Amino acid sequence: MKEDNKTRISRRGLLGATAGGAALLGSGITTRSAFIAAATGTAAVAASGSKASAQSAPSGDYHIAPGQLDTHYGFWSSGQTGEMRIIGVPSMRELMRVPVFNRCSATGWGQTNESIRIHQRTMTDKTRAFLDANGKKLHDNGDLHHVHMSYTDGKYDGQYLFMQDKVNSRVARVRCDVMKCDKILEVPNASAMHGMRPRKYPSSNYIFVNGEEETPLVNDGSTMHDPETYVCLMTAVDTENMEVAWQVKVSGNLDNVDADYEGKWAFSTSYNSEMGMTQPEMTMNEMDHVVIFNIEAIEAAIAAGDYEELNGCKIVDGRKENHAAGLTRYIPIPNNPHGCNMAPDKIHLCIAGKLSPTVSVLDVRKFDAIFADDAEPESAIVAQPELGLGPLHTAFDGEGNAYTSLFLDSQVVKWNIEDAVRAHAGENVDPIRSKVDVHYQPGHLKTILGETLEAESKWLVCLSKFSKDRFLNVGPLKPENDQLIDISGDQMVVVHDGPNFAEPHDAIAVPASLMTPIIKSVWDRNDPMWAETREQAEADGVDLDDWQDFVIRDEADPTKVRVYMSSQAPTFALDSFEVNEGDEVTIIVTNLDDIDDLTHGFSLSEHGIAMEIGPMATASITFIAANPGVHWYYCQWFCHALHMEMRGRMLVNPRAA
Ligand code: K7E
Ligand code: CUA
Ligand code: CA
Repeated sequence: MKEDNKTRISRRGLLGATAGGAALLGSGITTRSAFIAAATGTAAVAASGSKASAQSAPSGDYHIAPGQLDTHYGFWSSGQTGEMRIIGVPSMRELMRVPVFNRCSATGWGQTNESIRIHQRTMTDKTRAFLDANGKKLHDNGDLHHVHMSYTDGKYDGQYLFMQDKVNSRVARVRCDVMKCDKILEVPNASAMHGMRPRKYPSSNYIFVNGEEETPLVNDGSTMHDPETYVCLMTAVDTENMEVAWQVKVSGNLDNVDADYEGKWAFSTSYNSEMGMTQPEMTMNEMDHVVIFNIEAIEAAIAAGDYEELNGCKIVDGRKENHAAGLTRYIPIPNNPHGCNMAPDKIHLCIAGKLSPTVSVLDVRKFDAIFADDAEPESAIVAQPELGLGPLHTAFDGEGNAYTSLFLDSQVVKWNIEDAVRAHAGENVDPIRSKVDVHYQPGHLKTILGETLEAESKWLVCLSKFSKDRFLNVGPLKPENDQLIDISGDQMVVVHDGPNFAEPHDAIAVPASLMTPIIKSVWDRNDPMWAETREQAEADGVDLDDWQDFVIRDEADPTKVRVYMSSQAPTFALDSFEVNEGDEVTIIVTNLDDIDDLTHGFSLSEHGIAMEIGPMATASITFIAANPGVHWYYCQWFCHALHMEMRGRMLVNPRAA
């Protein structure tokens, strides 16, 4: 730790101690710091790391030699970068980036017609205001926190990956066969899609996604000065059509969400049960809550027509005042809770206390009685172990253990769920198994298949938010640090640092054997990704599956030109084409190389144009030929010894004076 500057307190010193919690969280907020201080007799113990294990002597089997394959695929979120990433586990090598909510310079995602259609198909009128005159402008940023795979019977099925965009209130679906996004839905009526999880059983016919931000339901400015009119919605998205199935109004805001293993419940944490508009207001109460959603009851209410309809969405009222409807129940939880994680034992739901040093363990078998009003909501809490400062998220192995990230302590704590339940019942057992220092400020952490019935007990990945002094300094902006931890022994051992760009929140990992039969190397020529482009080609009399070198001027609108060219290493079918200044030009490139790893590109000088065309894929892009003169296009994906020569000219005739 640096001692060279009096004002520079070490990060563990600043954030690890009880008083530091207050410093981090803002000096004016006495309720929180007081709560932490009061609630944590364990604070000194946790911060001093008395249970932390040494981090030497790593086991060797995380090292993957050149040419060797990883045993697991990791699917990582990227936060404000807006993409999904594929990471090899255990090597932690980055294998691929899959653009989703972001604009990608390499692949043309967010710019090709195929990707724009995926965005525009589901855009609401509100978003259309952001389109430019050509209808092309998108939100080209996203804040992608959570990536989860589709389930069948509580196990991943390798079909889709789902993800959300907090900043622009969207959810998206990625096809696992080609690892490309095929649907994006902007969720109406709700703001800031944050927590997101698929239904686990019997199948992921829904994803549940939380609107974190409180807004008027009709957010047109008419009641914006009256927070009493604000509400948050939990949305169930129909994953087959990527449409809103239904929405539920709740009391308080919503943060993270999970679902059980019987398909009966969804659960969401709320840190702003106060419905405060300022940070002191949001942290006023020592108790917030978790909302339990009764899926069957909600579906019955929808079927009975007991909903209001707004912007094409069916909304039911699950607020506390509508208790009698039996759609939701509210279980009090300390204090500004965050993580919401269902254990693979099918019984225990772990709610991380964040400002409370506890994880509240709920027994989902008790929910029926609570919905029947035969039991108090608190009766579902069967354990509340004090684990350390700043518990954020919990992961699980296949042996009944839980692993909770401690943001303020910069540690992972391993604890046993059954022992925590026994301790809560009065037995003299310590559920904590061990702690390990991580570097630093961990958020999510994940075991292999830990959110499925097939949880493994070998690797834990801890996604640390800070990495100060772990890597060569790269300037004021530092990478995150995704640490690999061997959990196969009694002590957890950090075996690898994985620097990563902003900002993975969450990740999952699955055995390679699940994905190998599913992921393709070459596109099918009739892939739906370019179905609309194919329709246009057929209307133009062009066979996209054959050699193409056509320049077609639209009969109805002669300022529109479509340029069809196939590509085969190392040539484009057209070495030049001619258009007029001001024409709207659409370039359609089909890669006829039916060869693994032979991707071509199309980049056009001075027009901001680049796209990827994978083997046997078609991709297209539309732009205005703005400037007269010669503009070369070239293949930007290295494909052949004559890759540099794989180019041609667009000749733009000056507009007649
Ligand atoms: Cu904890 Cu958005 Cu899942 Cu970040 S959330 S860490
Ligand atoms: Cu084709 Cu490089
Ligand atoms: Ca609160």
